[in-house]
Amino acid sequence: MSAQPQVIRREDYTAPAFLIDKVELVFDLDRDVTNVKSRLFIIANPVRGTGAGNEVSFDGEDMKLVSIAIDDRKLGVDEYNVDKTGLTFTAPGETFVVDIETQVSPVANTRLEGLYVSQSAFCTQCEAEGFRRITYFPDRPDVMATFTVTINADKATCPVLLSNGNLAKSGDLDGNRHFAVWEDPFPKPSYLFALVAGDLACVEDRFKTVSGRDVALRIFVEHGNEDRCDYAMDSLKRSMKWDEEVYGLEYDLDLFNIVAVSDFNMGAMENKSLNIFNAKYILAKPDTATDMDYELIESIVAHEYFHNWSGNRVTCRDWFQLSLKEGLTVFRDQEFSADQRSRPVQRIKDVAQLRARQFPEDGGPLAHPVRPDSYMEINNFYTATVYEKGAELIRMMHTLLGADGYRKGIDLYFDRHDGQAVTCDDFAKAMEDANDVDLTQLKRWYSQAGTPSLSWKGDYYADAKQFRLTVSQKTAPTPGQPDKFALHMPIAIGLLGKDGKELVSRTVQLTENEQEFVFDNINETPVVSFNRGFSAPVNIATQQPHDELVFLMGNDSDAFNRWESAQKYATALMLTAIEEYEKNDGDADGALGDVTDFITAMRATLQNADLDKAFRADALVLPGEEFLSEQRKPANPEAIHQVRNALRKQIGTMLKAEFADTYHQNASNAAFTPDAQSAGQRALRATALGYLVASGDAQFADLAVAQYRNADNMTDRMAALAVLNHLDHPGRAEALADFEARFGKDTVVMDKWFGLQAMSSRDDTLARVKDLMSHPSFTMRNPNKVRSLIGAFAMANPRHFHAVDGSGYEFYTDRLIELDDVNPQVAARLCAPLGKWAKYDDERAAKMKAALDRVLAKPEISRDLYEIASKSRAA
Ligand code: B3K
Ligand code: ZN
Repeated sequence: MSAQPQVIRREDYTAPAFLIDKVELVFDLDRDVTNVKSRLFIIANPVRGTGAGNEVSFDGEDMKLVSIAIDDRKLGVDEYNVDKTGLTFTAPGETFVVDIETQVSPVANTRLEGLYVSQSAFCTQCEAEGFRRITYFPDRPDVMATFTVTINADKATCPVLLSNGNLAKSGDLDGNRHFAVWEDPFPKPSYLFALVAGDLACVEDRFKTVSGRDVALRIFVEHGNEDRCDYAMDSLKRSMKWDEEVYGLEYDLDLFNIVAVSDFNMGAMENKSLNIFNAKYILAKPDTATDMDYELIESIVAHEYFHNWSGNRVTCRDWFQLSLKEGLTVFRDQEFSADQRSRPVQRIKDVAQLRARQFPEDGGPLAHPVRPDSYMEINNFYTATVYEKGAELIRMMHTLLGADGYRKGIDLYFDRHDGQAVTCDDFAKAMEDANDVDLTQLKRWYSQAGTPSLSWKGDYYADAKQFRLTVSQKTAPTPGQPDKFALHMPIAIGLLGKDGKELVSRTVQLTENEQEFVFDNINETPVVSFNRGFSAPVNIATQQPHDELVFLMGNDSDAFNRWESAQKYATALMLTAIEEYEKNDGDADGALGDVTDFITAMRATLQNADLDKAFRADALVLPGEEFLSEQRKPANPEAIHQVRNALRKQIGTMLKAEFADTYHQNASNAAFTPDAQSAGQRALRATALGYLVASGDAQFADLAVAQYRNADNMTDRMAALAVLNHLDHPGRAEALADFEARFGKDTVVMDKWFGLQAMSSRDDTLARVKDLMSHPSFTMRNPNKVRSLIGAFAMANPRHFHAVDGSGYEFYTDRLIELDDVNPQVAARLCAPLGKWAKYDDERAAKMKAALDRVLAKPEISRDLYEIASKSRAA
């Protein structure tokens, strides 16, 4: 990058000057030089009134222009302009045909955007702006065209040739090559184009849609992985059925393809009828995938499938509207998982995720609204805010309108906008029109960044038998938004009597900065269960007394708030102890004091057979170190680590007998099945093992070694390894060596092995991570490897990343700089942890700022990394 990247603003949106009716692409695939011919049928945009003499402007990057012709006449070099960002020429009229020939190099494409090579296969990634790395094109989502794609390739290395839509024709060519022609009847933006070619195995199944369409379902994987596709296939069929039942949305083609590739920048991509996945979110069998992997596969397969309507049939007008498809689709996949598994457990997981990823983003230098106002590089805005907070916004609409009202709004949205590229406002308008409501204030969630903080106070008036609840909201300033408005949010409230009976369950609408809600006919001072089910995505500043939290842990009919009360209690205990630890020179046990009451409440949860096991496992997990860091300023990673471990040790010691019972009672001889109930049982047993080992009693480390050795599935194996990982026990080295010997050739499984070592709290972790960089399975060119070794070190090992001597920052900064030349998108994503400097003490903050300065001083820094590093440095 030479100059400062340009800032793109939402308010500058203008409709495209020219539209494209039809695109015909011909690929002559070759690893080194692929030739791409593109024939575009162009029409002036009536909205813009363009025509002859107007400039036509196409995006294009990193490729060679071979030729351009208009209406079959080749243009001379003085008839067009081409530079690093695109191609311009003058329109001859209102409709015309353009032929463009370009050359790209798939093998040299390490950014994994556009056309690239993964293992031996060719594949593409075009969202958000990868298509412009294949050919010159108006690469924006509001230009929708039908695509016909011809692929020519070597028959031996690429027997499989895939693109979007239906296969129209295929056959042999000279020189041991062959071809396939794919036609997609649905107009789509360029970001949904996809091509795959390679020697892949195929697993096939079928689905009959509600109206009787027989759809062929195919999953393509590397040879040898055919036995790992069952769960993804099953998830796909369940998603298709769920979308018909819950949203009335049916699949619209006769074929649905999924391809799993090893090198992929993110989780997966919803290209029309040709989803491309990061292999780790497809491949699973009991001895290679954990319960968590199964869960993620289910939700990501569903997410990408659901995009066929929320994203593809109705797409985004411009990239500022990204949450239109992503927030909605995340909400859809969360609800799907809730229906397939346990609703409260799913909500707990979704909220924990929101708190771990989105709240810190909203409270830091990269805070932005769900619908951002500006960006330098759109790939930097595939964020937890756009996705997860966007999903919370849709969830609030669902709460406000009720299931039926929401469905009416959804039906109107898809009816009204099928085949269009629209905005978040269009979505909200459909919800409003279908329900005759005004969502003006709720829509502020689209435009206002920052997590609101709520306080509440309850007063009981015995004479009037009235309970009055005063609630106030406040949102702290975020970059570019010093003043905040009051937001509209639904708050689900429960009032409980002394005997645990529910007196009231009601959802109130908070719309003011401060508001009073009155509950009549209340005969006693109630205990308040506030924001049940996390009905609004906010922080709660009000601290409830510990005895009320214990009461709620045991009595709340809202399972989410039972969990939440345990989290609040644990957080309060640990925060007080952390402060104490900093004063008492590092005596963590002394800092904790007497925690018997808390542990007694934990025992009750552990032993409450009415609660499902997955829920109990979640409720027994203490808030993580990253979460605690967010609550402290300055955050002291060492104090947080020591106090949390000390509490774990005390819980493990006091509840040793109970955990030992739990461990043994939940052993299973049955063959592994990935269903939610069996997974819950394994999770509870793993939690017990974790606490037993945390007690420090050596026999339990031996138990973990035994579990590792005897495991017949990856979940139990990883659970054992995860606890051994932090220990100085010979079993650790033995297990890690065994794991490597077993799975060394399996790239997806080896990511776990790298990740574990990067997350170890042992003193030798940084040295080990440095060594692992030269492990034969590690490469900076594979995003999964980079994320599991380097990303995990920064994001899941606060103690070592924030080592006070700066060694963690230094190592990390070197990697970011190195990675930026290989894959800017991944480098930019990994930069965020350095941006949290304002949360730390002066010494660490200075070192983190220096690290960002070093990143910013990199010659030829990418636009991606520049945007994140400069915003992180400035705030
Ligand atoms: N839409 C893709 C994400 C594309 C990311 C581009 N940097 C996957 C998804 O959200 O389903
Ligand atoms: Zn998505």
